[in-house]
Amino acid sequence: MERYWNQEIECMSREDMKKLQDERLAAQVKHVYENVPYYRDLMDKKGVTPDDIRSTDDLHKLPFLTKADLRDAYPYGLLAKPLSECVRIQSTSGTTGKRVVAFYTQHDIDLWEDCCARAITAVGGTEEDVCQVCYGYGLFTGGPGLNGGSHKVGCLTLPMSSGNTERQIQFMRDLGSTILCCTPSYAAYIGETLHEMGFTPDDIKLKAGIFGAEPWTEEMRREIEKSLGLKAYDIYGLTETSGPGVAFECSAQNGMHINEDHFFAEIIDPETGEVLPEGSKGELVFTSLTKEAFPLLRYRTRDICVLTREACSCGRTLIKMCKPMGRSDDMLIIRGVNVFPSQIETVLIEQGYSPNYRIEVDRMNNTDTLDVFVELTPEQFSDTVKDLQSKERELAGAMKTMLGINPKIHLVSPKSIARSEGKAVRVVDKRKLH
Ligand code: DLL
Repeated sequence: MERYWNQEIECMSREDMKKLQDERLAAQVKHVYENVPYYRDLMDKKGVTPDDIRSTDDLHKLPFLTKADLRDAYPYGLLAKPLSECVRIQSTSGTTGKRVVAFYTQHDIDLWEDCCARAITAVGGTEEDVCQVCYGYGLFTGGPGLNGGSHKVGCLTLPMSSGNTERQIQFMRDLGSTILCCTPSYAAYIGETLHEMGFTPDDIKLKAGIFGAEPWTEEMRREIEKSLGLKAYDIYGLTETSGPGVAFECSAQNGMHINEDHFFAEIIDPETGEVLPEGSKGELVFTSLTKEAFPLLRYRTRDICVLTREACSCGRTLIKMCKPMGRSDDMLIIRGVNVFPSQIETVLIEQGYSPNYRIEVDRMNNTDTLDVFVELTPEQFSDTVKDLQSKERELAGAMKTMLGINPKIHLVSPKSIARSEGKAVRVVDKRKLH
């Protein structure tokens, strides 16, 4: 039987949800206009006042916010509450430029943890569960968010953070963890380590995994489900809107329900900014309807996605987003062709390779080059050189069919590609270094 954390909201009729969103939006725009001079200036420049925004149908009149605005306004420029009412900051994991710092009142923390509680409940979590949280703790939102959600649900919470993988497995076995929360790349690594330690999924009790913070494919989902013996669910979020729990997957395992009572989603054309109809592919934009301290209106995420309102077998009526198809700024343009790393991952796993790979893009003699390094399993590695060469050719052919361009494939020895304990870095674009 499907479990809900807040059935009234999660299964609310479309009309009631729209009414709730309209009321919340009007109040939020007023709150921001009155308390955030940075955004008030943007609205004034566009000639929009809070009175013009009476419902979500008026949202398109408001200006966008981008990461560049967040950098300009760093650190306090988008704060909408006095610092004395803020109790926490979290920050992005970004390594370049200024970090994004997000502020929370206690109310904001409560709502955020509530969203994570909905995600944990949707995968079947109850107070009977043991929830092992191996997202990073600290400034990154992954650990604190799911930790808070797990407490709310009443699970026994293991605040492991990432790393020390053998110890993770030891705790998992000793305490009988039933839910695992971490990045999908770390889940794959934990699965690999479990088998290397001589265990099988029968030696652990995991039933569900809540994996997000980075793009991952359906093929990767099947790999992880097999190696850890669990059902793998997606979770989405970003620091700017709170953290994990903006959207979460349910028993249908087919896209994520957006907590749209808190986050209003739009899809826009990334070039023109025009709002696109439901079902179109474009850039995801979020408006925070309830946040007090750091309420971003029309924040452009750069994530490419599709929204749908088709009825879901779980009974939730919350709008769904598909797996993000990469970020518009992650997309590689190689010899003029748009390539998403997820397409490469799909081909690799379909062809029976491991999800351990590295993509290198460079430019030689004014031509872009694409090199894909793919790690072999010990069994695959024992093949003859001739076999390996023919495998490389076969894989290059499959990639050509998917991408439309020819990559150079390098099959490399087991364990030669670094594993990730957090967000995996799989693409090296050397063109940017020249
Ligand atoms: O990654 C928050 C999070 C923590 C989400 C734990 C899920 C689980 P940031 O570090 O600010 O926050 O990165 C946000 O990560 O704009 C997406 O590009 C990407 N991302 C997050 N979840 C997913 C997902 C956290 N499920 C950025 N699939 C977002 C694909 C994701 N990409």
